[in-house]
Amino acid sequence: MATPCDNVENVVGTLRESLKSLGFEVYPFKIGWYNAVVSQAHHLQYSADTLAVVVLSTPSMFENLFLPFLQGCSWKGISDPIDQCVAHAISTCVSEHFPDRSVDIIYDYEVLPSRKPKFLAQTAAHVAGAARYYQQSDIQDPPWENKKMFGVCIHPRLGGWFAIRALLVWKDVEVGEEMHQVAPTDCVSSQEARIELLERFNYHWQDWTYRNIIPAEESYSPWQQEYFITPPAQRGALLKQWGFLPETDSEVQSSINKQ
Ligand code: B12
Repeated sequence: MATPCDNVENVVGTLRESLKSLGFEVYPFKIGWYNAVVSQAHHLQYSADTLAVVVLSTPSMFENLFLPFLQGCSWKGISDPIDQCVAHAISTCVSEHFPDRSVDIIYDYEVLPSRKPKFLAQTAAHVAGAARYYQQSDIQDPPWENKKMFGVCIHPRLGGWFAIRALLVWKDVEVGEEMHQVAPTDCVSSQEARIELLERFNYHWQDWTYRNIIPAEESYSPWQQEYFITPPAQRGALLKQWGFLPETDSEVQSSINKQ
């Protein structure tokens, strides 16, 4: 029988190995670390020692996974193609490599009936040591009076050029003392730089300069930038212009009927 430690190494190693070439990074943490910092209303309803893994997409996800996914013509024109693609890749990875494990997969865009997000992606990335979450509370004497400033995560190698895509909860894996919490790298350490970061993220997020608050090893390619700058409602048209045509509902239906 596997020890809990074998389980963690096995889960994280296998996930990392299979998702890396697609442009994802994975970071494990314990549910208790997350629940210790969020308010009761945002608690994840699992025991404190349950293993969770947060999945980030890096710049290469667009070229390594998304464009081939569109070429494979497996996307349907109904919902967001990036979300469809990420969900397809992660769920396939879990079902192929862990067919007998009980895993909840929660995506960044999923909400509860209360409209609250199912998990707070930035807090998860921080407690897992992936990317430090800079919040208003990290500034002494914030200069914004009573204004609520949204916080932002910065990754030590990617700056702001990444997204937090999913949380995987391994319901049958409990981890004990052997797993140690690692603090995320504090790459925006001065008060001035943190103020600049929060101002860029809150007031000028459309120019993306917050992503370059520190020098990044990789950033989004011109194609990827054009895709994300395009408003979501017009991205389908952009993909058609690039030559990627979605399956229509009737095509999906007729392919189902042919099987
Ligand atoms: C709702 C939402 C929005 C809303 C509201 C933003 C907000 N932060 O509330 C709107 C539409 C405005 C928005 C806009 C944007 N968003 Co948005 N958004 C979200 C979403 C879906 C949920 C955020 C949320 O509701 N938080 C709830 C509040 C209450 O959480 P909180 O402020 O962090 O409070 C908690 C922490 O403080 C924690 N806590 C307390 N003490 C401590 C101590 C420590 C140490 C820690 C770690 C935590 C902690 O407890 C609190 C809760 O009890 C997330 C994805 C997700 N599932 O999390 C993306 C997300 C935050 N958005 C993101 C982005 C990039 C954007 C945009 C730039 C647009 C875009 N997608 O390109 C803009 C920029 C913001 C702006 N200037 O408008 C990214 C941020 C990535 C990053 N590097 O941090 C996320 C993570 C999406 C993703 N998939 O990567 N967004």
